[in-house]
Amino acid sequence: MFLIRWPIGRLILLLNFVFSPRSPKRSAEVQKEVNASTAHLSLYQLPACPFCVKTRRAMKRLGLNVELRNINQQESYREELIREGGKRTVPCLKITNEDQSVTWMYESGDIINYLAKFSR
Ligand SMILES: N[C@@H](CCC(=O)N[C@@H](CS)C(=O)NCC(=O)O)C(=O)O
Repeated sequence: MFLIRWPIGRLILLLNFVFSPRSPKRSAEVQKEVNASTAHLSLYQLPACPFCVKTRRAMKRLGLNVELRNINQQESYREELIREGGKRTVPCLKITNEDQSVTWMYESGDIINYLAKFSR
């Protein structure tokens, strides 16, 4: 399985790099405000997972700088995702709400729809 998944993963990363979407042009001041509005978000993900690539591409297209948490690189992220989110599936968006409660959003389509409202 690894022998099939590894080259497909590299190909996905290469295509993503070559056909990288453009970010909107904003002034430094507006970008700072956009960054502040997404500071409560973290994306639990893997570099070559196609659904994660799709989500990261949408983030780039929207010009959003959301913290990326690689669940294979850091064991504590993987454990936190499973323990608190309920499953290991990525991408998953961790949303820390104003009252400090946490929402774990799992579907890439839902994540992208949710993130779109932070772009301006
Ligand atoms: N429908 C989901 C699919 C996500 C998905 O299948 N992710 C894979 C990696 S590409 C995964 O995490 N599989 C391991 C698991 O579900 O435990 C989405 O659109 O986000």
